Amino acid sequence: MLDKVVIANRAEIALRIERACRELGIKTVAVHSTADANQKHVLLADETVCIGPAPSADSYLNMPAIISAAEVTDAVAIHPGYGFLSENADFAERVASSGFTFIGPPPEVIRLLGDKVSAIKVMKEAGVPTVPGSDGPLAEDPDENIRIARDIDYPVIIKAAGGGGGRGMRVVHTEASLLNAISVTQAEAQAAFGNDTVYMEKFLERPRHIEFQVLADTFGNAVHLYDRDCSMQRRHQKIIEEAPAPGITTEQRTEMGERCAETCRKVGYTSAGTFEFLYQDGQFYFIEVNTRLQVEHTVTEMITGVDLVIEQLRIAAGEKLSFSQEDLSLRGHAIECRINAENPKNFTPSPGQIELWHPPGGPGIRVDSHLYSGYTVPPFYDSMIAKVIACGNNRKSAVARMRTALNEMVIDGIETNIVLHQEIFQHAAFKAGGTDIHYLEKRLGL
Ligand code: MV4
Repeated sequence: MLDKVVIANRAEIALRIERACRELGIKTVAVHSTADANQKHVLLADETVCIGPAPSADSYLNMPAIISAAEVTDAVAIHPGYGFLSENADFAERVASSGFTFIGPPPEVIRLLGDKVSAIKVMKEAGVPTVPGSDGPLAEDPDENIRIARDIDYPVIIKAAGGGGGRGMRVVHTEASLLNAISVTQAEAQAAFGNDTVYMEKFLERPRHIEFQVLADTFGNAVHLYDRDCSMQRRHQKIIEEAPAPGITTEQRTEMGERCAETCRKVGYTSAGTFEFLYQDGQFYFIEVNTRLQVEHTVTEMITGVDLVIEQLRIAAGEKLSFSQEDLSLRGHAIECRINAENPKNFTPSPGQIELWHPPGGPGIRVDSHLYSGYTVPPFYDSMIAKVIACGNNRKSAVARMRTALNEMVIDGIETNIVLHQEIFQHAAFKAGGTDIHYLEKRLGL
């Protein structure tokens, strides 16, 4: 097993990774900014290294500082968590060339799948359905681009190959606005990602966001761990996720999941990963891959009994996957609520000191959080302060347990979105399951 791991992240996920390391007897190094010296995982880590001032650009995104921390502590591997450097192929490469193990896929696989044009090409070749669209990047040929859009039929969406998570895209409803939309998206993509490659897809008007979890080892073994529905979102920020996605047939689930695992084998994917799809009118359309552990990995853990972070650590240590697809089964239902330090009406961040923290509990409740009474939520980072996960034998039971958990939980001293969750759990459409990606924003009147 790995001897010592640097946890290159903060907050709940850093604590989550630290706990997995502890379970496996791995020593931990918490690297943190000056604003995060009092975080729970820092206080509990075997060793700590301050890597810079509060702004992420100077600390959690500071590659030399993180790699130096691994050097001075004699660590053997770096876990990037999610966000920050987790999908940065250059970082993965620098970690490896400095003699450490990057806990994630190889840099060239991050590069291949991180570029959405090449990811779509790979998936198409593997027989996975993709959104009707341009076959690859758009060329500098106005007539050709007009013809492609006519073929697809409006509305279409122009997306940047380097984008993702809602950045670098533009919906086009009429031919009159097509060429300008392409140039503007190209210019924005060049400025934001240093890559002006754009492509075109049919714009799906009422899709759900469904994703498949995979795990792959360094021996060419890959499995899928079913799907999650992440449609309950606002401005590309997921608020509630669940597994499995309501209303998907076993046949479809198995078919899509196996295609994802197959793609992993084909491209040499290792570690945990997620294949994102849009789902509309009974059809799946692949859109992009997340080459990292995700916030919502927890709901998959609850329905499969697999600890994804422990599996990542084992895979990074060179172990073979200890189970095959046939050993896996889907049991019950799990839902996650992301608890944010924010005003529940206008969503402005609400940092500050936690006066009181009473996490919920009871059967089927899991709380992943770095909070403690007296902790101060700093204003510099993401506002997520806790994840409450409820599972049960079926969706109805998970929903009932979550409602109780939301009512039990107390966070005093700052504003949170707990009341928003309580409201959503009253909605008939949410109770029915299967709402689309626009449901929440419409319902909130945004
Ligand atoms: C789309 C789409 C409709 N049609 N592609 C947004 C983020 C990125 N992951 C892909 N996104 C979308 N791509 C086609 N062809 C609608 C979205 C989209 C969306 C997708 C998932 C979750 C939330 C979303 C919110 C708005 C738009």
